[in-house]
Amino acid sequence: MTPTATRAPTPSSFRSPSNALVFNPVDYPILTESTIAPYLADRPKLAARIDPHTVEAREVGDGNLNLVFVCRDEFGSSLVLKQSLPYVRVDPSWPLTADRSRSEAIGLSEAHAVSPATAPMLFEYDHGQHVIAMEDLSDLTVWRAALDSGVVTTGADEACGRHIARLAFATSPFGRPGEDFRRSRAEATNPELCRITEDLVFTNWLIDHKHNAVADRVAPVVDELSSLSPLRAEVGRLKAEFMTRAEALIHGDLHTGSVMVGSTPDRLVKVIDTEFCCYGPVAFDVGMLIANALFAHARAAALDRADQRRWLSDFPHRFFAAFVDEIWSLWPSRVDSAIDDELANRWLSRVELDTIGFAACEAIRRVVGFAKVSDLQSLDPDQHVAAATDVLRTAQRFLLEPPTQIGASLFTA
Ligand code: SR1
Ligand code: MG
Repeated sequence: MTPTATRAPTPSSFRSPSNALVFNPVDYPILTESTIAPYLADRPKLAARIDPHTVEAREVGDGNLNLVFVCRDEFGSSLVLKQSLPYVRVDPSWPLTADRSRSEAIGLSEAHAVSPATAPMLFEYDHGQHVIAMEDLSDLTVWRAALDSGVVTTGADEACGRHIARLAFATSPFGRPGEDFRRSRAEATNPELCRITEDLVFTNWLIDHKHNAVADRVAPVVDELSSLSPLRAEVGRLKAEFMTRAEALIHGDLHTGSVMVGSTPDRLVKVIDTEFCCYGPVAFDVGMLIANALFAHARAAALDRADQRRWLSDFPHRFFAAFVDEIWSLWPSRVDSAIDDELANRWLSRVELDTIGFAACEAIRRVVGFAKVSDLQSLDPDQHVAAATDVLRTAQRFLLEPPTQIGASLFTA
């Protein structure tokens, strides 16, 4: 055992789908604030960036899954270490592959290669202890928190649209020759995390699941929409799209908690938390972010924040227009001359349509299922009912009468 192994968490056990008791061992050292210094001292690449003798570490993880340490030395250098636990941080009885840090490393490095201004720099990936070391972003704010507080984050939506487009273009057959595309797609396989998305975004809120919980006054809306056969059929179609349309590397969990925002041009947006990345439909990333703008919009309406609400109303249009514009600006550099302009037009139309459906699934699952959002949860009860109902009715409309374009006023019928 290495000197960093000062504390081993209790192994967890769980019931498999066949009800067998499965032992989930913790077979690598879990970092603590006091083991960060010896960990860094053992890793020459990191010790060259930060002084292990004077480093101080603070665990700041507030997500569902991982440990996150901000590390600073007395000379002003800093970095972040993020370690995957072999279970869900907020529910240790839920085992989860720690290999997700490998996916996170793939997602960060692919994004940084094509969009360095909007992706943090990966310094090192430690396969043995499931740790990634990356650029410190503590001068930025989590986008969801900024939106919750009423801020208008000018330019952040467009920067995200361009980020998604660059990653999609570069990792698809538009930007990557066939053999490379197939190899990267195989290397990026991420079945366990994709399974979470398939369950949480497309399945659990439609069934009687232990993680479902809604306010009493919202429950009738959920019961009504989840009993509509055409809606269920459309969700099934979208789930199959997510599982089979492996067209480019997508972030896979691009909500406003996966984006940090700042105020200088080179640090306006940084897209983080890429552990759910996989080859999938590009519309999934676009739709997930639009759903999260919908939560912020419903919150701004409930709190009567007129300026922010106006800005959020036009978010989908600005964001999608930036995505489309970036795809067209990259299009002349496509690597396959057999792919002509007509394909770009057809591809963009399909992305636009499926975006609406994916946005709806993300919207409903965040009201009903496991991973709820502060935009809605931190409202007072009456405001919550109004905002959650607005989100659910908008999602219902998206699934049953989808607008054909992501224009202005997408959020209002
Ligand atoms: C068990 S993970 C629950 C959710 O948190 C992540 O951020 C993803 O959104 C996932 O669906
Ligand atoms: Mg995350």
